[in-house]
Amino acid sequence: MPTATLESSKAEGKMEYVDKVLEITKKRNPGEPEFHQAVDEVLNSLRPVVKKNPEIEQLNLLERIVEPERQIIFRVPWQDDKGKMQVNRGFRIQFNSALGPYKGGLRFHPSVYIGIIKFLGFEQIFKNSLTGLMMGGAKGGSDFDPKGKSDSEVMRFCQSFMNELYRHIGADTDVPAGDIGVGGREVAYMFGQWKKLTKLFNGVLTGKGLDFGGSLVRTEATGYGCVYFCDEMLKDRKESFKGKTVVVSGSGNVAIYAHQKATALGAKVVAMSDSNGYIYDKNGINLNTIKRLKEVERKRIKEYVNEHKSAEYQEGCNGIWQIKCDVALPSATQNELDGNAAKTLVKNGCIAVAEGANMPCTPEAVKVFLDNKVSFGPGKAANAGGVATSGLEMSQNSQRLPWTFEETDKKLNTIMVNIHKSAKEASEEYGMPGNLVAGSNIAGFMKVARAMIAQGLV
Ligand code: NDP
Ligand code: 2IT
Repeated sequence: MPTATLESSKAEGKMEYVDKVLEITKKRNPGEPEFHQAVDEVLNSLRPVVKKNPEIEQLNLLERIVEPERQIIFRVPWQDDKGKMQVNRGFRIQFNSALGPYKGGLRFHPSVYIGIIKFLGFEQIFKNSLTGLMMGGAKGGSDFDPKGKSDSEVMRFCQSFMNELYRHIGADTDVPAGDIGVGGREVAYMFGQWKKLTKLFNGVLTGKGLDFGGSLVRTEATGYGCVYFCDEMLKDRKESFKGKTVVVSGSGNVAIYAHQKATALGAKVVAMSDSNGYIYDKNGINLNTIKRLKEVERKRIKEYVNEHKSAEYQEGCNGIWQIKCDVALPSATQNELDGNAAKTLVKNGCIAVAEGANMPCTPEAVKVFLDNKVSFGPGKAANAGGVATSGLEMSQNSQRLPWTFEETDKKLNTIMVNIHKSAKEASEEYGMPGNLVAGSNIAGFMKVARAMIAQGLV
């Protein structure tokens, strides 16, 4: 709502329900700008829904949905290779269980604090709802920095993290997975410790190794899913990935497999980044080199230019958005693409942006894309392929039967096509055709709201 309208309704002594809840949320969760940003976006999209469905206000549904069901904060003590005692902080926020067991990743990054976990957990509720699978929303993690740590240090940290977390999770209660800084290595260490503490071999974590209950396609799922979603947006414009120039930020799990699928569909990925800088290769970035540098050797992206003479490296990651492209897939971290970067992309002829990361585009950037008719896929829809395939891993674990790569990939593709369809239909139903931000928020919310209403005051 424009500030002027808000001020005038305040002056009249009445405030719109959405504004009231936004104000309460900000007061109740001070110093958490990322959480405020995520709630602002979702609740602002819901204004027409709240108007059409008065029971949302009557039942105080928005106040309830912005308050996590449970927040767990714990000490994670561990010993480094020199024998020194270290301590980090662990988090698990079990945000909403209306649709199923809590589900969502764990992030290990020095920037992690409660506000980051809360924003991610809040987004996860609606993302999981959009997948159509039975999953509630959660997120967790730690301010531990895996960079520069030995495998043994990472193992000891993961074991200590699980020594507390195991009390709060379970295959039918809460199922964590990876996120930034948590990949196959970390999930495996945590799973080993879970098994030792509980005697249970079950689907309590997803993203497990293929030899011990992991699902084919889970590794590729977020990146592939993001490209499948973007492909649907391109089809609506009578376009495809064929012959397109693509920029993918990040060079982690999501970025690598977004590159792989975009390339398979005929695009050329010319730039990628890490938290230090970005590389540009006009011939297209060689994914085998990136995979070796990042997945095996855990090195910095600037090493790429030593092996590929056609490539250039620039310090600082923001400059990546100045590279001319048709499609941008921001796949590193929150708020990595601002309003100015969005204007540059538009000026350079970019026609589609799909968020591989969670909330990588600032609100100003999103507005620039929507105002300029750039097809824009918000993270909770475009990157839902990761958690969707986690849901498929849970199904396989329950069945004790693995599915083939082709079968799982096909299911992932169908889920992404359906998410696009639901978001598009909701945007049309509420008079905002083409606005997939509003469409995803509305479609994701409606299912959770119906379940919460049906389940009573819990
Ligand atoms: P990874 O840890 O595998 O990779 C993260 C990448 O982003 C790295 O290249 C990293 O660079 C870069 N990065 C991380 N933090 C920053 C920062 N503060 N500034 C600049 N660059 C940064 O994580 P994922 O690929 O799994 O996750 C990427 C994004 O996708 C996150 O937003 C995550 O929440 C989201 N996501 C992940 C899913 C998954 O299944 N893994 C599912 C859905 C969304 P460096 O190596 O230098 O740190
Ligand atoms: O943000 C996300 O959706 C993830 N990190 C994946 C969560 C999961 O449970 O697979």
